Amino acid sequence: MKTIKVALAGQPNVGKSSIINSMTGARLHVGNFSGVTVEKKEVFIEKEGYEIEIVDLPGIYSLNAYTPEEHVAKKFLFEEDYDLIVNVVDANTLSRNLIFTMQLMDMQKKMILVVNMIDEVEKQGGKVDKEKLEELLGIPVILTSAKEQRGVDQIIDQVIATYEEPKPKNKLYYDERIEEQIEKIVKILHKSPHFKDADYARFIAIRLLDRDEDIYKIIHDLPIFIELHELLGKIYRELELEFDEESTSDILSDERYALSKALVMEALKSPPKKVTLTD
Ligand code: GDP
Ligand code: K
Repeated sequence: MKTIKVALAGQPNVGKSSIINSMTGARLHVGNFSGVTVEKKEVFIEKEGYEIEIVDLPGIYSLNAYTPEEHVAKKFLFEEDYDLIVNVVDANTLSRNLIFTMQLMDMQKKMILVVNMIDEVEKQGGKVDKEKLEELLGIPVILTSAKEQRGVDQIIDQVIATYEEPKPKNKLYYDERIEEQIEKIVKILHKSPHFKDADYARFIAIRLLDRDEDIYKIIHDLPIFIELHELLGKIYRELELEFDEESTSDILSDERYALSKALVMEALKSPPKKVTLTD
């Protein structure tokens, strides 16, 4: 039997627990993440000759990880071996949720997007365009309502399909001026045996632009550090001046925010707005 290991990631309250609890044939195991008193829920499902092992990560708003729970989720996503990410988002707050989705997509891992709570969007006359989202993001999308038990078992079918398929091509690119700088960072990263893989190097370069202190600590001890540190200083100054922002982290946030807005404009059909007059 083949084992598929899945990291289940999403912001708090998007319905991850509800989804896990309504999966058919799931065996649930509750423990702790090693070394910390943060609850670790694991789900085991057998289907079509596969054993699927899903680790429910603590709710996390951003890879910049501020709380201890977020740090546990980040550590797992960065360090553990798993085959793919299932990212659950709340359809009601799609635009805000997709900002984190984009940070996850930067990891260049296989990924499935689950848009949960579609019952609430539909109740208000809205509609999420699954095909459009898939086309724009370049990853599979499943619409679910854990409350109404809709779509949940499709997640497992998609996990198996995505596991067997080759990884889709990256569709998430930033402003050209940022991409140019990412390339420069990647070139130096490639000089180190740790960052030979192109996808991984790109991810690390983006995290460095996002001012990720955990990543900075890792590169600190490498022989390429001095060269990288000098280049980063220069890039930070250049981009901050060019985009008139205080930090390259803010620049990336703005980029993701704008992209996410644009995605939602195309993929979420809201009910027609009533005309309201100001007093
Ligand atoms: P988690 O923090 O991601 O594990 O979220 P929970 O599973 O605890 O869900 C948060 C809240 O949303 C709970 O009150 C759930 O009952 C509710 N909820 C979860 N999924 C759905 C859904 O598909 N539709 C609706 N309307 N509510 C949901
Ligand atoms: K809710």
